[in-house]
Amino acid sequence: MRIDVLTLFPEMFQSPLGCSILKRARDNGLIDVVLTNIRDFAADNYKRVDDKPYGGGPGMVMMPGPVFDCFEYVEKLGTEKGRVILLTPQGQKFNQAKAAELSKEGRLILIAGRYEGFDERIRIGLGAEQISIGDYVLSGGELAAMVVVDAVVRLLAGVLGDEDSAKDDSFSEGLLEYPQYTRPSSFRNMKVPEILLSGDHGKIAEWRRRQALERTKKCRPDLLG
Ligand code: 9D3
Repeated sequence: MRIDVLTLFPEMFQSPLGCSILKRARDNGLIDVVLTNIRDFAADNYKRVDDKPYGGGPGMVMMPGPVFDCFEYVEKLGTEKGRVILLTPQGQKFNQAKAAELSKEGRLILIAGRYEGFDERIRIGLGAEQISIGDYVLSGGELAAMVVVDAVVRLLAGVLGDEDSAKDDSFSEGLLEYPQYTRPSSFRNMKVPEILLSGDHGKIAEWRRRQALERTKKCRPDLLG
C-alpha cells in the first residue's frame, strides 16, 4: 500500500513511522509512506498557507492554492488514484470497520490540516472524504492521520506476526479483551485466576469468553447493541 500524507508538520510523523510495527512494515516494503510538506507549495515569499475567513470570525483557514498544488504534485508520484481523505473534526467517526475498509485500498492520500479548517473548495475539488478520530479537539489533523495509518497498516497481510494476529482483535469480535495475566502467578498477594493455570484449554476459552462479555457489559455496553 502506498500512503501519501500532506501536512505542514512532516516531522511529527517521524517517530511513529520509525518504531515498531510501522517501521517493520516500511522496512519490509509492505507500505510506502511519503510525507509532503504543504508549505513547499506556498505561492508567495512569506510561504503563506492560511488566510482570514471570508465573512469574518476567529482563526485562519487553509488556503486552497497550496493544498491543490501539493495534491496535484503528490498524485503524480503514484500510479493509482487512491482514496483521498481529509482529517477534519466534522468527518465520519473513524472506527475498526473503517480501518478494515481502508486496508483494502492500494493507495491512501491523507491530508492533515492546521488552523480552523480547510477552505471548503479543497474538499469539493479533491473529491475528498472526511474522517474524524473522535469527539475531542486536537491542534491539527496530524495525530489523527497517524491514528488512521497505524490502525490501517496493522491490518495489512504480512504486517503482524502470527503471535499477534489481527483477527484476534477484540474489536473485530465486537467485544472487549478478556483479562490478561503473565508471570508471576502471585504478585503482591494478587493471584492469577486458578483456571488459567489449569491447562484445560476448553475451560480457559469458556472463561475468557465469559469475562470478555462481562467486561463489555460493564465498561462498554454500547458495543453490545
Ligand atoms: C471552533 C471550532 N473548532 C472545531 C471543533 C475548530 C477546530 C478545532 C480543531 C478546527 C480544527 C481543529 C484541529 N483538529 C483537526 O484537525 C482534527 C480532529 C480533531 O480535532 N478531533 C478529532 N479528529 C480530528 S481529525 C482532524
